Amino acid sequence: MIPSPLGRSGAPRRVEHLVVGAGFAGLCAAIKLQEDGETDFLVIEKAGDVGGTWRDNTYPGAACDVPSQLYSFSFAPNPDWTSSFSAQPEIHAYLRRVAREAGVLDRFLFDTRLEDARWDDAAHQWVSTTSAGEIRSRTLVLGAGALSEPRLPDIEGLADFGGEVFHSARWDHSVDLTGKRVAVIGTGASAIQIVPELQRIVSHLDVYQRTAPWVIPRADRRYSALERTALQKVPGLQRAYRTGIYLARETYVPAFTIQPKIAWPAKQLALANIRRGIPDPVLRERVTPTFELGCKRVLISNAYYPALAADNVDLVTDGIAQVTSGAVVADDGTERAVDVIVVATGFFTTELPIAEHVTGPAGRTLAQVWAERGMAAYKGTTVPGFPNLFFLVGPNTGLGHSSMVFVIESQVAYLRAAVRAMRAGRYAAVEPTRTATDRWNRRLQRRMDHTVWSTGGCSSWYLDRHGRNTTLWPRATFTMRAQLSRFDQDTYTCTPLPTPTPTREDVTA
Ligand code: N01
Repeated sequence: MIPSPLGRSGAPRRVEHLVVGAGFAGLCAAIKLQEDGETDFLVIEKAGDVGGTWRDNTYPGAACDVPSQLYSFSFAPNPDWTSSFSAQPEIHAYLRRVAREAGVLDRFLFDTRLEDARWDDAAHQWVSTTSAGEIRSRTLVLGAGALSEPRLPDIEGLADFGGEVFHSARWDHSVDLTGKRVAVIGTGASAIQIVPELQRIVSHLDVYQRTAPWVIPRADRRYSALERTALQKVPGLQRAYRTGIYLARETYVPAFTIQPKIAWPAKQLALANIRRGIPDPVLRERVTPTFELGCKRVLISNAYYPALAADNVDLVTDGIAQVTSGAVVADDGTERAVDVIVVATGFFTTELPIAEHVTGPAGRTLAQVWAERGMAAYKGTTVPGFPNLFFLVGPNTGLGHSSMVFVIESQVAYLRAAVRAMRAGRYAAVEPTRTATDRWNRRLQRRMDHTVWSTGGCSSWYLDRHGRNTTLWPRATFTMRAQLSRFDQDTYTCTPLPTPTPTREDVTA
């Protein structure tokens, strides 16, 4: 039975740690806090299940583009992955199983939304207003995800379209697309997985491409029963396999962060992928990217280009002028009638919606603090002016090449170290100094100047409206792990717990 956040009397619930979000991040925080004996926590989740992005993205073809042996918790290896790049249902099932087996679900409050969190400076507590009542907590751990709030395009008439319209991350499974005329807007990671699936079933598909992405082949394969048995039974084999994938992925980092020319072999693979998938030279030309590989996320697919080349698919590269009640009108005036529009236009990444709901002691929200210079945190995790606030997948922790689960585990290690330091030092609150935070971000942004994300000649969701990359980590991931491996208390302002007022007995003793 899941406890109510409100006491029986209806009084606000008080816990040590409040975790927001039940995806990989929130789940990892819950499991590791529990492991440390920090059992006085709650996880609130706006939806009815664990899984985060892997619960929400149920579009046809949804799968991970990082091999599952690496895209899983180090402490919960799964020898049963059926293929190298798992599909969404399998990843979601994995997360549900891990949550169940860890025995943490009794502290998860589902269908509970964070409406507002304010720091109470006198009590040294976060006071969170949730849809299930008020929760007071010593720490507030935000694991709400960086790719969770769908961004809809600002296209005239889209809201008045007479057919069905839905975002890739909010797939409407009640709509049968078989034999329909469908438009897909966008050609990012989601769209290139959706397009081949739809091409097989719809009568006609228009794919609206604003920028052609780099798409390399997908080296996917199913694991044999023998392999799975070996992964299960041979001691150390799965760990060695995982380490091999991890190290191989880290070799991509110099091409992104130092010299894009190193990516030449990958570029050749991508160009060969186009030639293999598309016979028509004109179409080949139209899907060939004009920026450096890596500037936007590198996509992987064997099926995308053949789908674009199919007879029932048109690639539209003129912009969208407007949507009428039954058609999409391109900038050149061509009107294409459709029954359904799938919007695969990504997420709010550089202006995290949750930042609007978190208010520090100075009475300003995180969103207000970040409005002028963009998102910034200390080590992607803590923020000056916001005591005891811990981000998971915070500013500049994203990766273009490897597993976000690695990042999450690194940040959770930092959270645990901070909590241990607070207990040992009897601190009521810890907050990074502004000087340390500014120094951290100055160094990070200096490195960013030389990355392909800045020099590669594209615009991407990695950059904010000032053109500043506030989303990605510009170094090897083991460097991040090292940075987060201990709580560097000397760069924090630590406020001691108030000393208890002596009682009459204490005084007379
Ligand atoms: O979103 P995106 P996504 N009119 O932002 C276009 C992760 N992910 O959902 O490139 C017309 O990448 C936009 O065009 P342009 C992964 O980290 C992982 O696909 O900006 N078009 C672009 O083509 C990924 O990077 C997996 O010119 C418009 C597309 O929409 C992140 O999620 C799977 C437009 C948006 O692409 C986001 O991926 C899925 C407009 N007004 C997602 N606005 C895997 O692991 C935007 N676009 C496999």
